[in-house]
Amino acid sequence: MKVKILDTTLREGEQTPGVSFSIDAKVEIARKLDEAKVDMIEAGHPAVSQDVTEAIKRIVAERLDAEILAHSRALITDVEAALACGVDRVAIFLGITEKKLQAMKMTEEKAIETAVKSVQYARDHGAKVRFTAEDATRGNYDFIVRICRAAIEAGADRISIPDTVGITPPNKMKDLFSRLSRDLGAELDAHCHNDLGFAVASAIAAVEGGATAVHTTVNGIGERAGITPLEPFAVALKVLHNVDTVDLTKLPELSLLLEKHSGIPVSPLQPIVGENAFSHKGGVHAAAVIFDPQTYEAFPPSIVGRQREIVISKYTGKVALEDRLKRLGVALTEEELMKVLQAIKERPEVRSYRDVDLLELAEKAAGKKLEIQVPKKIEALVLVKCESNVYTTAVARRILWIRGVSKVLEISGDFDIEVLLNVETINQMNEVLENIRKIKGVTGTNTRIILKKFNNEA
Ligand code: HCA
Ligand code: CU
Repeated sequence: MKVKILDTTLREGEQTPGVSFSIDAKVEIARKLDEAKVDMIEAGHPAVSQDVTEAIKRIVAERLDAEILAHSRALITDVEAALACGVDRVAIFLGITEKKLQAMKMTEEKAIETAVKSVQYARDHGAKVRFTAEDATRGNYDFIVRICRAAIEAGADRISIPDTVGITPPNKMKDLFSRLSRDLGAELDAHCHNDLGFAVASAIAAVEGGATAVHTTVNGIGERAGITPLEPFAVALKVLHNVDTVDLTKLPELSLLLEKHSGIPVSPLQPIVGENAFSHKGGVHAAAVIFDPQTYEAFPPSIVGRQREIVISKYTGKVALEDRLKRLGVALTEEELMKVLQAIKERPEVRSYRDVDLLELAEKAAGKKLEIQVPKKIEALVLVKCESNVYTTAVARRILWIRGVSKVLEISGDFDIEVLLNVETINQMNEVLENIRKIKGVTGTNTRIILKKFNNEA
């Protein structure tokens, strides 16, 4: 099975209320999408505005591997605007439901003629064409087949079947795509909106029915509740059907980049890219995962370049605590371990324990300074300054993923973010600092090595 990814973050995604990407941001996103190996990038609808047109032209000039598309109504003027951008493909859409035709004061025959004319015009001017039967899942099946066949005859080599209002459950989607691939014999795209939360499931079902491309956006942004998010879709296709699409390890970076440029934060619960997506908290869960990760993981976090995390909190049981302490080089007796656990459970307000806190609790329980075999750590505070127009939370989260960073705080004052580093060597510290400085939007850092720590906490 071969499935192409068409990413429409720059077109559908910019239709998200509150989102407007700068031209530079669009170019940066397009490059990252290309690096991740998406097959097609829908770069915008030129008729919208001058800056959308400019952005498409800039992206075309990048000469990326991905095919670049412009969206267009079934109007010669729109098609001309798309062609003027130099795109590889024009994606022409026309509403095909009875209501839409009435609103446009078009008969079915007139709609077919309009579609054919614009498809032909784009083809005659050397572009590839996709025809979209907008709102197809609510349209009349026979008419869809008629208009799509006409578009194919006029030169369209892809047909998009959108679930424009996101109401089609997976079983119906699969049936629709099976029928259409039989009746049209063309390359079919699925474009699933998420109004009822079906967007990933329906896109998978569309593929099972015969879709050969799926439209996605990074973080699932788009009109209303958005469309199929690239990250869980690409992973689901790999996990369920062993189909390779994009480079999955690029997904976390892409998500962060979009969080930054869209200003829309990703929920910690978001599959794949959310902060909690690979964290285990419950005592039973943590113990089982330490024994064998598969007990509570559908797939290993490493397939998307992330790491499993076991949260130490009041939910923690003996196994997870012992495991964490062992990794810190601390072996406690059964009784001491229970004391530490007791101390943790007595402070439900602490949401998650850091290694230094645990070591302190362990020393208390043992009643002596522990012979800790972990190498001596260097702790440092790094103050980070960001550009004024960047979304600080996105930068902060990105910093949190750097190895050696133990805590990140957003702060007020001269600097925007404070980072606590926990590393073993000066070299490692420099590496972490370099990684922080590399993050887009970071303008400077100021580092202080911690010499001594005083703690008032119990
Ligand atoms: C739109 C409509 C569209 C088109 C999808 C496509 C939809 O926003 O103009 O061209 O494949 O959801 O129907 O996004
Ligand atoms: Cu859409």
